Amino acid sequence: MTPAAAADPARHTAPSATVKSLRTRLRDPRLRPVVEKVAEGRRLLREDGRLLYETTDLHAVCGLADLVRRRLHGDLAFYNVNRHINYSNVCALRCSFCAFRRRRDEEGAYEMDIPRIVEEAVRSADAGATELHIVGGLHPYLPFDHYLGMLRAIREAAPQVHLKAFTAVEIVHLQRVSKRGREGEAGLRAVLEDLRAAGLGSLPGGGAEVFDDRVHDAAFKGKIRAEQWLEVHRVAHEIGLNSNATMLYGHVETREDRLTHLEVLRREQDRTLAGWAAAQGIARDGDAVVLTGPAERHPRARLPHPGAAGLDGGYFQTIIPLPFFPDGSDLGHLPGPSGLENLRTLAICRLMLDNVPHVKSFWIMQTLPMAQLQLAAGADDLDGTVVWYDITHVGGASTHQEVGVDDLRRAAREGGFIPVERDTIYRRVERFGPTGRDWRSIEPTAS
Ligand code: V47
Repeated sequence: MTPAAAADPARHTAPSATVKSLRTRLRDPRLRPVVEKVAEGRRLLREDGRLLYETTDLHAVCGLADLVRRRLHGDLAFYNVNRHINYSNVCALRCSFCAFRRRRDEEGAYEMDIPRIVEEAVRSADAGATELHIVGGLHPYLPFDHYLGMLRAIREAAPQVHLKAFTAVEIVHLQRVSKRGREGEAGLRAVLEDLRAAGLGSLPGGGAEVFDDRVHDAAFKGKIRAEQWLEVHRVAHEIGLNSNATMLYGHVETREDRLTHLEVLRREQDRTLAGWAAAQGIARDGDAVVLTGPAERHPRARLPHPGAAGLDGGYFQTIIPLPFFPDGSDLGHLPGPSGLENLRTLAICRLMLDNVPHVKSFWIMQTLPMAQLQLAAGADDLDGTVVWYDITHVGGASTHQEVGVDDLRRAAREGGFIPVERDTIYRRVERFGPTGRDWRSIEPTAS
């Protein structure tokens, strides 16, 4: 074993033993070919996804997802120290699934001004946060310069903190308010470049919802459609920003729609990773880039740009399945997904999205006990300490929703995992100094 392998606990798993035990414990024989495909690192097809949804052998589904997650990340469970800032809930859209949005004159509407946001950023940095996750509604009046000023002010006051900000629909809104709406892709690129110059470090995965026109029109008419969401992320990747992707499920969509959503993301990531995979010597099956690990064989931090020397490229780092919470939304009559559906859907995300390195169980929406369970069903990331979260209030939670690092680490350890603090682009974080508030990111050695 090389010294690097010895130092990396992710290397110490034995997938062949896992495959054997999966084979012998299968209760649904229809899953046999799926087990073989997963064991061989081959891509699953739509009908495999259907079967994973239909089968009553949920243990097998979770076991298969666990195999894939261990092949990529071994026993590691990632978390980060972050803060979410929802700068305003004023939104021009009326998405029926959303309980967060308000009209400007409506009770409960708020806007945080820049000094207030900076104050929160400094408080977060002082508490050791490595990331600010900044999103809000589509504010009808704020000019583009306001957003640039916000990023610059935070950057100046808290220079080390990574700014993961603005979902794709906010970026399209910013393109419009910057008067570059008619410039098409060039305008979009210019907006993203301006935001990056002001301090933007990556894009969060929000607003993807479910890529289907019927669902779009029923639950979030007015929001951008799949093609536009994907275009924003593609251009962000081209200029070197990493991003994430979400899937909001358990409302008016079908399981079939979810599989479509995952296939669309998978196709886009195949395209994004093609140059990198060729340079890495990763064999492709047609256009498919299947990531089977170990850590050296999945993209980490940023990609070397396939075309231009010295430039970075971005990619989808993480899929985040978000269970729908009906409370307070116009779809309040719907039941929302069950615990088993949450477990199964996350496992299926891991299995179908074979080219996205990470699967996040966002504890705020999944709850921490469910997130802990999901670490053994495909998830490798718990998101972070969060503190303030205003988009959903699961089980009547207040906006103050915080867990400590100790809680996240304990949740991982209790499941037999090794907790690892990461930064936004999945570099390991090393803490130092007397209080543990000082930190540095460790660049991966090979990619
Ligand atoms: O885009 C809104 C969803 C998203 C509801 O990128 C709802 O690391 C459930 O995108 N029930 C925002 N979900 C959250 C998000 C996210 C979270 C954590 C990490 C990352 C990341 C991204 O929340 C929205 C929308 O899809 N949402 N309302 C609801 N009632």
